[in-house]
Amino acid sequence: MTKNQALRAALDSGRLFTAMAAHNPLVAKLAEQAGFGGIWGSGFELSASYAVPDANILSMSTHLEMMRAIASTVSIPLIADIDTGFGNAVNVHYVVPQYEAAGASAIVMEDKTFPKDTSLRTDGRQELVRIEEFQGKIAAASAARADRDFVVIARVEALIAGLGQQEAVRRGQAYEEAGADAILIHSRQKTPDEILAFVKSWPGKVPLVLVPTAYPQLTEADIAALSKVGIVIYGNHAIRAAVGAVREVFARIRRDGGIREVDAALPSVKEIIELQGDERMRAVEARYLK
Ligand code: SPV
Ligand code: MG
Repeated sequence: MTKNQALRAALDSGRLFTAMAAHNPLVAKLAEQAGFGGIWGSGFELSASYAVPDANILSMSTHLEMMRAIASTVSIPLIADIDTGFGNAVNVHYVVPQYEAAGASAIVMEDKTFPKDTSLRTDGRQELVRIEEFQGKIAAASAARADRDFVVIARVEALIAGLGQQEAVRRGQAYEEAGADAILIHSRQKTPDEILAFVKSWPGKVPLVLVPTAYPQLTEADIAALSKVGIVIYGNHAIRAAVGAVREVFARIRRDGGIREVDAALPSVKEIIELQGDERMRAVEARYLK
């Protein structure tokens, strides 16, 4: 089974698929080892790893090359975050085959204007494109894929933009009609009420995708019980974990005046060498180095 087929089968199964954010292949490998179903190729995480805002500051090629590196490292499906599709429907028609060729099994495209602003920022610029325009972008994405199992996910930002439930449902339905395989509905409310109300009133046939960053109280068991959600995406837990751990270790080394105390608390160099794929290189060496 290909990665695309695996993701498609997971969506069809009705069971909840979990995707963890990654901003590089090492983190993606850790997510795979931890047992997540797939990788979320997060624009927020990659932007943060370059220390720039998640607002289309990074180029498409920077994101695309990272997706290629991640996809070539893990054997679980990669869901690529292509923000607004890097332009209009014409751009999308050219962009999607590149992500497919890079090894992604899905794209998520959001209905905001280009350049976007990150959804979770308080008072961010959250302007949406016309529904018809975004339908054209979804149709372009679906038509441009080579493999029918490649998944096109349309992301509704109406709740993020403060436009209300009715507009969010209207957009979700319009995007399903345009050919989206799933609808990502995003909210930055600190409780799940807004999302739960949307899920309850969702009349569509395609599954929903949730990113519960702002309302972490909602567990996988809670989400699975809703029965309309196909994928849960953990949007930024790799970069936040990294920032917390790195900060703590750096502070400790400054405090201790050296690395002696902190050393035992860190993963060993041997572990890192293993994560680098040392075993494979040793096998290649043994076979071919003459
Ligand atoms: C991302 O991780 O890049 C996302 C999710 O798009 S969010 O940051 O919540 O918008
Ligand atoms: Mg994003």
